[in-house]
Amino acid sequence: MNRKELVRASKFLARVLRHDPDLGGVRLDPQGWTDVDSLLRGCSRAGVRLTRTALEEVVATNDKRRFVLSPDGARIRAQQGHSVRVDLGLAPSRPPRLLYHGTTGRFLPAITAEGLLPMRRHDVHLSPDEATARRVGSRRGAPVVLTVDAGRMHDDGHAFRVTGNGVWLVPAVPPEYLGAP
Ligand code: HQG
Repeated sequence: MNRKELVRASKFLARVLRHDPDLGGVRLDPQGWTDVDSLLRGCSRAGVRLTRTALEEVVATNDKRRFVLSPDGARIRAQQGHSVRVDLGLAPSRPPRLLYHGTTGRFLPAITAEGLLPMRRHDVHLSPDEATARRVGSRRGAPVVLTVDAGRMHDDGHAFRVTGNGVWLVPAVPPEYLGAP
């Protein structure tokens, strides 16, 4: 597949595996997994032709490793970013002292007042470094990076989880833990 086809397939898979399994004619199990063969058939019915080899290429080449196959290759799931309810089975773990969140200026008044909220997703997404957060923020306009005092939040009892591709998840970040880099 060329790059354009890979991106198109990746966007479609993200939509199906995070937000709209019906669109791909599949059901997700409680941990977010679905059967690869059913998914390939469902994609084809939805007009997105994908072979098993092509799917493996999408998983392997995806810039943010958004998807993961089970060790036997029979099942696939998105690593994070769901709006449908799934339990990713990630154990709470101690975050680094500082994490970063990329956003854009127009959201700052609300974020300053109420902290970071998960909005349409299950969790607030935090990046391990400032450069990654800047890229995340630039999806929505001129990026603004906030620091999250993750070590102190953790010590205060907030549970953090880290996905297989290094994104930190937390249900919310109260304003008192936010700062500027
Ligand atoms: C903002 C992409 C108003 C928040 C990225 C963000 C990431 C608030 C937006 C991943 C707010 C939600 C997640 C509040 C937060 N008031 N706005 N209280 N609290 N916000 O897309 O972090 O390509 O759900 O700052 O690279 O931007 O999909 O979250 O701007 O890793 O794999 O509300 O999605 O990855 O937007 O991005 P999102 P996000 P993928």
